[in-house]
Parts: sequence; C-alpha cells; structure tokens
Amino acid sequence: MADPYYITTAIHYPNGKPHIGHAYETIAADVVARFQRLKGRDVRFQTGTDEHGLKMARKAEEQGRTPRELADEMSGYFRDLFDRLNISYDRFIRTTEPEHHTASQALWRKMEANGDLYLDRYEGWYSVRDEAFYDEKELVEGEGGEKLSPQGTPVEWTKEESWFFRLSNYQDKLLDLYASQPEFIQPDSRRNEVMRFVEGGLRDLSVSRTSFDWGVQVPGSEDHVMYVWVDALTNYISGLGYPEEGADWKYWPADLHLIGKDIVRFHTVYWPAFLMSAGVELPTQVYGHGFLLNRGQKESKSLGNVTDPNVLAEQFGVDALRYFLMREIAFGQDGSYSPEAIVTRANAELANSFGNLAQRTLSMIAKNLDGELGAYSPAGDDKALLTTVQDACHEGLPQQFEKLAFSTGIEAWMKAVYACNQYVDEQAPWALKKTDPERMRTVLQTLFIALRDLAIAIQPVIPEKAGHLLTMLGIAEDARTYEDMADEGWYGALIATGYRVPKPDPLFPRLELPEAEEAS
Ligand code: ME8
Repeated sequence: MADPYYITTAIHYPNGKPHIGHAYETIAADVVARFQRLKGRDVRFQTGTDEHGLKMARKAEEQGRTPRELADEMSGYFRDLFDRLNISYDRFIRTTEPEHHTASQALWRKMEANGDLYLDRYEGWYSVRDEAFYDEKELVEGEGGEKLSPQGTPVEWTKEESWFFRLSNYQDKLLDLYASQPEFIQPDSRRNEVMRFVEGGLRDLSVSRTSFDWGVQVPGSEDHVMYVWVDALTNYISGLGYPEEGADWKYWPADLHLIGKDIVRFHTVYWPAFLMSAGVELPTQVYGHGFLLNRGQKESKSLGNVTDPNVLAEQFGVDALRYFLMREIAFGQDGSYSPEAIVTRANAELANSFGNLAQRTLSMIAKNLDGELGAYSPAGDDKALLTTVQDACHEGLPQQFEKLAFSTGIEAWMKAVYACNQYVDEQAPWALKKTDPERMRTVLQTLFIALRDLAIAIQPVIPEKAGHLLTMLGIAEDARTYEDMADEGWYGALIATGYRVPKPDPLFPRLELPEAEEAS
C-alpha cells in the first residue's frame, strides 16, 4: 500500500475573480502533488473556496445580490482557472457545502466539551479585508492618521456578544510544539516571527459573530455564526469526511499546508490550538510562501495593474507560465513577474535549450535513422553525459523539490540540459552523418536516452509538454514515475518492440511579447 501524502492550498476568498497570487500558490501545490505522486506516494490534493464571512457578505451586498450567488459565480472562476492551469486537485472544497457545516459544528462541539469555549462580549478592532481581530498595539497609522491593520487594511471598532476560545491556555503547548517540531513552520524566518508573537502572550480569541448571519451556525446558539477562520481552517479535515473517520481519513494528518505569508498566524497558532483542543492530530508542516508582485508592485484595482492569470496562460501557454513561476522566484521569498521576464526565461530555457534539444534530437533520429534506434554501445563521453543527466534527474532535482526549493531543483535540471546541448555541439552528429554513421547513431541514442530522464524529472512543472515529449519518445504512460528512471532495462525493451521515433512537432515555440506590451 502506497504511503499517503496530503497537501492543501489555502482556500481562496471568492469575493472576486482569482488573481495571479492564487494561481501561483496553486501551481506550486500542484508541482508538489505531482512530484509526490511520481515518487509513488498516494497523494490527496485539496484546494477550494472560503465562502463565508463579512467580506463575502459585504461584497455581495454592494453588488445587490446574495452571498451565495456571489460565491457560486466566483467559485466557478477559481475552478475553471485551476482546470485550465492543469491543477491535479483531488478535491475542490466549498465551505458552503452542508458536509462542511456539519464538520465545523462537530469540531466546535469537541472544543466546547474540552472546556475551551465561553460566552462573553467582544470589544476591539476588526479588519474585514483580513477577516482578523487586532490588538490596539498591533495597529499602524495610515497616511491620513487613520488606524490600519499591520497589513495596511482598514479596521473598524466592533462590539458584540461573542463566543471565545481559550487561546491563552495554549501558549506553552504551542511553544513546545514549535520547539519540538522545528519543521512545523517553514521557512525559518516565518517560524521566528510566529514564535515571537506567541512568546508575547496570547489573548483568548473571539470565535463567533452576531452582527450578520452568513456563516456556519454555532451549535446551540442560534444568533451566532462562527468566525470565518474557524470554519475556513476546518476545511482541511471536513474535506476528508471529518468527523467520520472514513476511507479518506487515512490522509490525515496533512503533510503540508501550503499558504501565503500573510496567513501564517492563523495556520500555526489558531489551527493547531483548535486541533489540540478537539483532540485531533496536528499537521506535519505549514509552509508560508512569499508574495508575487507585478513589476515589483502589489496588484490592486486602484493601481490598475491587476492581471488575469487566464490571460497570461493564453498569451504564453500554461506550461511556460508554470515553469516561469517555479523557476524565476526562490520559493518562500517574494518575487516579481512581468511579460518581459516570462518571455525571456521561457525562450532561453524552454524554447532555445530544452525544446531545441528535443527537437533536434528527434528530428535527426527521424530523418537520419528513419526513426529506428537500434542497440546501444556507448563510449566514455556518452556515459559521462548520461551520468550528468542521471545525477540531475535522479538526485539534483528531486532533492531540491523535496525541500520546496523549486528554482534550485530546476536549475540543477537545466544544467543537465545545457550539458546535452554542449554535447550535441561538440559531437556534431550532422557532420558524422557522412564520416561515421555508426558514431552518429550512438550520439543520437545517447541524447534519446538522456531526454527520457529529463522529461520524466520535469513532469511536475510542465506536465503537458513533458508528457507529450515522453509520448514521442515511446514511453508508456505507466512507465513515467521517478522509480521508472532507475530501470536500466527500459531502452532494450523499447528497441525490442521495434519503436520508431516520429518526426517531432515543436514543444516550445519561441514566445513574442504581446503587442501592447512592446509599445509600453
Ligand atoms: O487568505 N502572491 O484567502 P485569499 C502570492 N480565505 N500569494 C498570494 C498573493 C500574492 N500576491 N495574494 C494572496 C485567504 N495570496 C483565506 C484563506 S485558508 C483556511 C483561508 C495567497 O483568497 C494568500 O497568501 O485572500 C493565501 O494563501 C491564498 O493566496 C488565498 O488568499
């Protein structure tokens, strides 16, 4: 039985259409999910939409419709985008699903039974945009002297009856958790921030609202709906059927909650405290990635620089976009994108290097060898190249991907691609065609063998193109895992079937900047 692996993204607020940050996070999670599948893990990958709360209620009101209408429409855009980006999610959860309500109420009852919930009055600051309560001392001053949350969003004074969660009781337990499981919060910089926050003292948390009703009803308290983060975090277990421990419960605890840096506190302070209170095992790791910026700036409607990720996918192709995002930015840190940067990176590494390598190798085999490969007897140079490629594909890339260091992993892989191109230039198989056709055959065979590992290894990042290349290489769909890379007998087996390499179609056409971009 394969070892279960459970990865989740944040669930996204469908108060508007998805933006590039949503695409970035979900692509990164997809790379991990595909990577773990290729390693043989039994992967469960969950994403979805976070549909309750005041932010949704207000946005719907502004538009003169119900929150449900807004959620239904916008959630559809998220799903469509993720399908278009080739996101291999197993479960797309919506927090308005009745099963999710049941699960949230079950978790609530457990926390209540543990003595961690009490009724009182909340009086303090609330940011609707962050859906977060803030202490006075955390607030910052805006340009006009107004009070803002530490994220720079408006806050409003809120006063109402509320249920409270005894977060203050969990301070020591949380500090013990961070100390005993240093991997629980990653990267380390985020871990340090959270530790400082918790060491500073924890106040009990307001966990229900009475001033609106768009949420999960608090069991036994008709006038209260749960604070949106309580039900939102519960998605990670409701999506597995909680409170029933059915067939999908084997995936809990999650191996990785992949989220952005702005919501680390919710995932590493509140969430483990809720789970401890309810007697549910804790996830293994929360990873807070960095933010994606548009030419160094945060996207916002007022700056007029909001980019629809669908348009980027359309302009540059899904795999080029995925590749760019994983390659350009050191995961964990903030990073910038622009059409120029996408075009430059994709042309240099995909079109000119990897694509060109595949294209020239397969065309020469199709043309000069009539597609027939034949038995292989490599010389020293050939073996050396294959060792370089194997080191990168069997170890370099996977070791880095395991640590979510996508860019460094791809870089290791790209170095092997460069080595192959250098080998082609040095060996000049086109010249060997007349002088030494047997040697030409060996060179082309070597490249063919190298391409198979290169294509298998990079599948998590560019699944469609790598898959297409593997098909052109004659590799069966069930022989494309990382374990398959270690199989030495595959080439002989392929030759035995009489496989003929087809004339290839180009994998990565050179990209051009869209006209509007050129003019600017
Ligand atoms: O926070 N770059 O939803 P959300 C990279 N519903 N990532 C970004 C980003 C950017 N520019 N902007 C946002 C919520 N994100 C809650 C989560 S989970 C139980 C509830 C990331 O739609 C952000 O950090 O505002 C978060 O991980 C995800 O996108 C969804 O953000």
